[in-house]
This record gives sequence, structure tokens and C-alpha cells, in this order.
Amino acid sequence: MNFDFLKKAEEVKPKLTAGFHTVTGGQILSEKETAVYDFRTHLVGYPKIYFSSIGAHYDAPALIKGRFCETAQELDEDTSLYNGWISKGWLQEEIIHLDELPCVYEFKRRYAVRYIKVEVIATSPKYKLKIDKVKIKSVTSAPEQIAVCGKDKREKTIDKVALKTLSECMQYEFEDGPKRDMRLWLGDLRLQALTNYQTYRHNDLVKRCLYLFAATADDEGNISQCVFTKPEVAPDDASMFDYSLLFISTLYDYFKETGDKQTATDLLPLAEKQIEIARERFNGDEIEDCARLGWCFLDWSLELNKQAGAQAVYIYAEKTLIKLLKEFNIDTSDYENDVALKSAKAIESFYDKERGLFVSGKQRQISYATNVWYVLAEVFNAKENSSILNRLKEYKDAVKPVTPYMMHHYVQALINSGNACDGRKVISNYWGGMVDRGADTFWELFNPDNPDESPYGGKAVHSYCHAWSCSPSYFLRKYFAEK
Ligand code: RAM
Repeated sequence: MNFDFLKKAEEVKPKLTAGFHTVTGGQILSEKETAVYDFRTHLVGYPKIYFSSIGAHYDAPALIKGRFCETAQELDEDTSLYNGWISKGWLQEEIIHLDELPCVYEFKRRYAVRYIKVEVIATSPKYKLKIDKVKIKSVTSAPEQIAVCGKDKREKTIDKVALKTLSECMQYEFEDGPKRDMRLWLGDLRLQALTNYQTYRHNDLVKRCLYLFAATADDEGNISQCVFTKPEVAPDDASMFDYSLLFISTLYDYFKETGDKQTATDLLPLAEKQIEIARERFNGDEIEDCARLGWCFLDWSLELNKQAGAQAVYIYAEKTLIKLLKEFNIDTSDYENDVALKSAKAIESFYDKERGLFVSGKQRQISYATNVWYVLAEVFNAKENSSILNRLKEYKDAVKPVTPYMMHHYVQALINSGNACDGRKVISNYWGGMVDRGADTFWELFNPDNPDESPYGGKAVHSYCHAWSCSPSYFLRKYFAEK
């Protein structure tokens, strides 16, 4: 642990501000009956329920199940059927005893919630349970809400939902999702930071997160994929090829936004280290093809081959490192030679001339993820990149994005290659598709072609307020603001 960096992270730890929300009750419930309380918007915070009894003096504890749902669809889900590989521990539900009535039951856990469903498992024949009211104390480190933007009602709604998504994920760190995993992930941070610069401008929170990743890098300089902060700051024991490299871009973006030379100087050596570490995954100038789930992220599609895309992220990150080093007048010739070699090899190994698309792995798989990252890496010029994206759209068997994270990169690739109008349409169709389905905040996963898709083996653990989906607010302000 680098304690100097940890100290710098803690120095800018934010304070949370609280909001108070109440839904009035009055429902009288017998065994097996349920009541649902709707807070009319998504909240992150601590619920409490005011209970009393009706009838004779209570002669047995009441046994209650509370369920906390981010969306209306979740209310009808049978969570007992969930058997996926992500822990059931993330299910937002609790069974509690009420030994004394009346009482105010305060839930200890922080919940991401719009609806609270209360189910009475047991009372006794002598009494019924009354729910008088339900309250939530919400928390965030986002400053005051800011004005929405957009050219029409649909865009304004998308922006409002995106702003809400970001502010709900702004806690002591930029969390990936307040339901799950409630912690700092690098890929999510990068998009949150970009959106933050256009909106809340809570730049110290980005600084804190950069230092948390730097503080927890191991002795070789490996940056972890995510950082825990409770009970104390600690790295996850795994890294992902692309996320570690994107530390460089996150630092570069932060520096360009703030001009904070001290932070950039502190963290530059670690940024360089990410390229050095990533180079170990190359045979000559070609990246290895690894089968291990999670070695490189790109997207949550389980069929996605990551080989070619990983090389594109490497080129993208190395080019960003060159820009960062140039800001400090540091020699970049080694990196420039390397970028040229890796780009040439990528074209030789992964570019299918007949199809005019990049392919990945032994199966020569064509995907959005691979091609989008080559567009972002600017291995070809904008005109050719634009043609690649057009051909990709026509290629019906291409592996499609399943997360707003990948869709962010698709929109950025469209904008960078001169197709901003198409990018804007994607925002309207894709993020708007979630709004059409009732989203108060944007989701972790959304595949309009297969809404039930889950890489986790079940939707019960899905997060419906997920950091990496906040970037419409970045695009709408940075590229489409009405001037
Ligand atoms: C999910 C997390 C996070 C993401 C990783 C790769 O489980 O929620 O958002 O960055 O996967």
C-alpha cells in the first residue's frame, strides 16, 4: 500500500448530503398479505418503517419480509429462483422480527430503491400489522441537481435519467452501482469522470478515486480492477487488461480538465507502468488470445472474443500516454515506435480486407467491441473508420453490445469518425429504450434484442442504477449542446 497516495485520497474524501422522503401508509395486513410503497423516484439510502398493531395486544413477534426494488418489474420476480454465479448476498431483501409493537424499524443496510415491498410472513390470530409510514434518508456526494439539457422532450428525459444515475453513484467514491457492487471500478470511473466534468464538476472525487487505485497498486505496479474501501481500503485480487490500461486515459482526462500537475506528476510513473505490464501479454507485436473469463473486459457478452479488441485498447491507451507525456515534455519515441509496430501488426493479423472489418480470435469473430475499439484507437483515418462502422451495421451476425458501457464507446466512435448524428440517434434509441421501459436511472445491462439476457445467470442481481450508463449527459453537453 502506498500510504502517501492513500493520504491524498483521504484528504479529499467527500461529505455526504442527506435528503428525506416519506410515503404515507395506513395499510392493515394479515399473514401472507403484502403492501408496496413507491417513492416515485430512485433513491440510495436507509429505509425505516413505522409499524403498529390492530386488534388484541400482540402476543407473538411479527415476522416480515422487506424487499427493496429499483424497478417495478423486480417486484414480481421470484428471487428464490436465482442461482447465478454472482452472490445471492446482493439480493435486496431482509427477513426481520418485530418483537415490540408499535415500533420504528430502521434498516442498517443502505439500499438502492424506488419500491419497498413488505410481506407479512407471520403475526398471530390475535392481531394484524399496520404500516403507518415508510421513510428513506437518501445520501449522495453529488452537489445540487443541475439543469437538464437536450433538443426535445425525449433527450431531456434521457439527460435527467443519466444525471440521476450519476448522482446516485456518487458516494464516498464513484461507485459502479449503489445496489451492486457498491465499489470503485476503473472502467466505470472513467465514464463517470467524463460525465462529471460536463455536469457536477466534483473533480476532487475523481482525484480521490485515482489516488485510491494508485495507493492499492501492487509492488509491480499492477492496478486492480476495483477497490474496496470497507472496512479499510484494499485492492481486489484481480486486474483486467483493458481496465488497467484505461487508468492512463482517466488520468489524462483528469489532467486536461483540471490542470492538476501535482496529481499527474505523482501518477505518471504508474500510468507508464501499465503499458510495460501490458506488453508482457504480447507475443512479438500480437496480443495473446486468452480464454480466461475476465482477463480483459470490453463488454459483458459471454460469446465475445477479446483478443483483437484488447490490442486496440492497448494502442488507444499508449497513444493517450504519449499525449500525457508530451504535456510534461517527456520523450515519447519508444512509445511512438511501439504504437506503430502494434498498429501494423493489428492490421496484418486482425483486419479482414475482404470484409473490411476487424476480426478476433481463431474463429475470426466480428463484433462491435472489436471494431469500435479500432475506430477509437485510430489505426485508420476518420474516413476509413466511418466505412468500418457502416459495414459493421450491415453485418448482421456481428456480436452486439449488451452494456451501456460498450454502447458509450460505440457512440464515441461514431462521433470521432464524423457520424455524430448517428451517435445521437443511438442515444435516443438505446438509452431511450430504457426510458420507454420505465427507467428512473439507467441500467447495468440492456440488450433490446434480448431483454432477459444476463451474464450472471439471472436478473435478480442486476443493477438498475449503474455508473457506466450515465454518459448521455456527457455526450449531450460535450457534442450536442444547443449553443
Ligand atoms: C460488473 C461491475 C462493474 C464492471 C465490472 C466489469 O460486475 O458491476 O460495473 O466494471 O463488472
